[in-house]
Amino acid sequence: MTSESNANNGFSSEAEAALAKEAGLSLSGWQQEVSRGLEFGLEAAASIGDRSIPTFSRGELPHYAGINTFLKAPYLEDVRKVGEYDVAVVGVPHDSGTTYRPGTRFGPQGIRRISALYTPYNFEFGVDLREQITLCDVGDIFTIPANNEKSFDQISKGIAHIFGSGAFPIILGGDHSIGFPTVRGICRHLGDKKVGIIHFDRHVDTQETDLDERMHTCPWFHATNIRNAPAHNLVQLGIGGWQVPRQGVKVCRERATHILTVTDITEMGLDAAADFALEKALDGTDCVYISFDIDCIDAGFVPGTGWPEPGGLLPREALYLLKRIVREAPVCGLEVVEVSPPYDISDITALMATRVICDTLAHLVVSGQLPRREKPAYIHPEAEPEMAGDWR
Ligand SMILES: [Mn+2]
Repeated sequence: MTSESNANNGFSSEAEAALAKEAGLSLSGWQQEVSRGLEFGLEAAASIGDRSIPTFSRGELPHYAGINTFLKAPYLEDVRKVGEYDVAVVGVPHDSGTTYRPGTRFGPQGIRRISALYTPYNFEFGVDLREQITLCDVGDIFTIPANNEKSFDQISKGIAHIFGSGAFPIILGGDHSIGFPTVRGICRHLGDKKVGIIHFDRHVDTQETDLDERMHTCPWFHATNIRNAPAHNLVQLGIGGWQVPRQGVKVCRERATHILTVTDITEMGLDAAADFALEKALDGTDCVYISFDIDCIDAGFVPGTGWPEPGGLLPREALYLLKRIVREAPVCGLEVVEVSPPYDISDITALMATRVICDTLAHLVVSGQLPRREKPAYIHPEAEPEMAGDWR
């Protein structure tokens, strides 16, 4: 178990440690970006004093300019080359699984747009993603509106491709129905290995069907039917309130998933909650998949979501749990779901999603999981054959 005082490595405060860490970071990624900008974007007009500025914006600056990939990462048009990168961001613009407010098909766009606000550097973590990892944006999965099952097949195929390549998948939802096909895609490349799922949410999402289909209330019923993703390694953090369907609660009880409410988490303490999540998700498994529903955070911070529920985690609580988990578990992928930009205000919900993703990447760097020096041992080189009609 880490504590904040140990994490400061002898410095008197996190801030003092952060100041020292920054001095150890390289600038070569930035310098390459400047050179590339001047070459491809032409040197600036004569009146511009800062000669690192090109005529055409290429790269991070200015933050309001440019073509909007995630963190302005290069757009990888040829997805056959995804394995050349440490991390691949992929959008899943799908909201046919929503049962109340739609709009998450615009989630990937919304997250990408506000991600342009961020620099690749984090002060407290002492990480500069531009210097330490290679990141690409492969664009979006071609989902089929009004057909969950066809969309699921597309999503599983796409995620299996990325995961099997060795690139770490960052998945921008989309509603939570995508949790089943994303996990199914990962499981296709696990061979006989197993994955634990850590699920941040206000809702259990464990019923078999909702409105007669596999909606965003259903991913874990189906994901935990896959032999590589046992239900006893499903940890559900932040559950509670007035939107938890009783048929889903019955499934949680029958399958013995591990639930902590917001009160459980705050009363036992964040470190004890993280210890619990790590212990249950890693019990007999080889890696952990993180499914982060943005609505696990109190509705006041995330208005742009499908089923807002007051009483959720504070952002700093969720981010602290995430930090402990990502630093201490072998993480095989992250999805951030249920961001619905049409209901958002000042991009605040999409910004929270961006924060979850960037923090995860930083913790993967700090824990040595990124950059990828070799493919993690849990990735099986051969994909399981696609199973058509594995439900109904
Ligand atoms: Mn939810």
